[in-house]
Amino acid sequence: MSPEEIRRRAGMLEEAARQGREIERFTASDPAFSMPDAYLVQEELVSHAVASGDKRIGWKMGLTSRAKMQQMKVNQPIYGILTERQRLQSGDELSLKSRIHAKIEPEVAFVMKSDLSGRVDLAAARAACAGACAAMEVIDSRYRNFEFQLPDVVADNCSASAFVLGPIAPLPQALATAAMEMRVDGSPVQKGSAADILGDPLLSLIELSVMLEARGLSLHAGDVVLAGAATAAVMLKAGTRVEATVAGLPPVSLRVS
Ligand code: OOG
Ligand code: MG
Repeated sequence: MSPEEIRRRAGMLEEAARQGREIERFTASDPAFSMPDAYLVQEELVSHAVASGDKRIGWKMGLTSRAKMQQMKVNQPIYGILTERQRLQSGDELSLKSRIHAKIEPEVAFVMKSDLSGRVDLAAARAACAGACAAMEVIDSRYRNFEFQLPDVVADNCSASAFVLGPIAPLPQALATAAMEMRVDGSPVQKGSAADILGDPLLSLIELSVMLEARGLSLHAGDVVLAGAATAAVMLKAGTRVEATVAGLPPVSLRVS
């Protein structure tokens, strides 16, 4: 795909996000749109944000749970890029203004203590983390009806819209099987386990490291990594308060306006 076409597609996604308007998925008119091209569009999209003053701060894994794969009807983990403007503080207000059809999902996040590259074992992955936290991700696909194929969603930075991290704490010994729950106004709406994230959120971190290496990239000290949702995502409603818990870690919350 030509550099002009990569730029054109990134521009369409950027404009859709800015106007809060959905667009047709690329694979509808171009079935040949490939994963390598999609990651180039993603890079281009984020480089536009950086040129306008945003900053890259880490990575997000997507479609790491069976629940998410079934919900989105796609079947392979993918990654996207986290930036400073996507980040909210726990307890903050999330505005739905200018979002299209935002959903929220419970996640586990890591903050890297050291660089990480390629396939490593669980002990090395754990040792490379400064800490972990309960997190929630707000996803808002720029495509009509939140429907896409893998290259579409990769180009759209994996539907990234916003994320919130709870307080960072040492990794619990039993993180791999930690119970997870998301509540809206105090009522549970999703229940799962960290094991729903590729069997162990640290395995998701390793998978990210492997996928990045394949593209000549790696994880760096200080990077934030969202390991992926443990459950299906839930539609956001203004006026509610959403909270997520991961056993062994402090909770995280958002108010929706
Ligand atoms: C794609 C992003 C998936 C996750 O945690 O699985 C994702 C989507 O569902 O729109 O962020
Ligand atoms: Mg996610």
